[in-house]
Amino acid sequence: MANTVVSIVMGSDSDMETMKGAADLLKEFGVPHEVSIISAHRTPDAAQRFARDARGRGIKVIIAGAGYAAHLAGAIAANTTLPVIGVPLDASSLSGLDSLLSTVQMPSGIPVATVTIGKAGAKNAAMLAVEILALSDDSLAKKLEDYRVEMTKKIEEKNRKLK
Ligand code: RP5
Repeated sequence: MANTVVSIVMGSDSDMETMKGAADLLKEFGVPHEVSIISAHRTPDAAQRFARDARGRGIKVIIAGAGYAAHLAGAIAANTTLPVIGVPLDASSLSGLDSLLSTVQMPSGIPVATVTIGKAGAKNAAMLAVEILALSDDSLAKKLEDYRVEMTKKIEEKNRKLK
């Protein structure tokens, strides 16, 4: 895979520490990706442009993370038919519940695949993106299977150590 196929966007540089988990996972799987800061509220024109241009640039999956009233994933989904995965971030005093509801509660016809709040969500968003890409990429599908096997082994090892 040579061209950039996954785009990770986040509302602010303050989201980077959490969203880095998505980029790290994609790197581990060898999936070419890009990372940008785009805000549904602070740079609404850029968000619209980004979403409208994404398919034409060869992007296949978009991962959007945001905190507070997290409209980034939804605003992007409104302007593209690419799959959009939303990561609700724990950025406010509501511990991410605000972002979860803002991200997940999309009206019918404009889906956002919403994952867990925070770090686990960033990683799962990347896993889901890899799973989508693996539908048409056998070598990626094999890497996913190997990853699962490794994950199982690690837990079994932890259990053994505990006994
Ligand atoms: C959201 O507001 C961003 O996604 C971020 O999680 C939150 C806070 O942004 P900053 O005020 O730190 O830039 O739009």
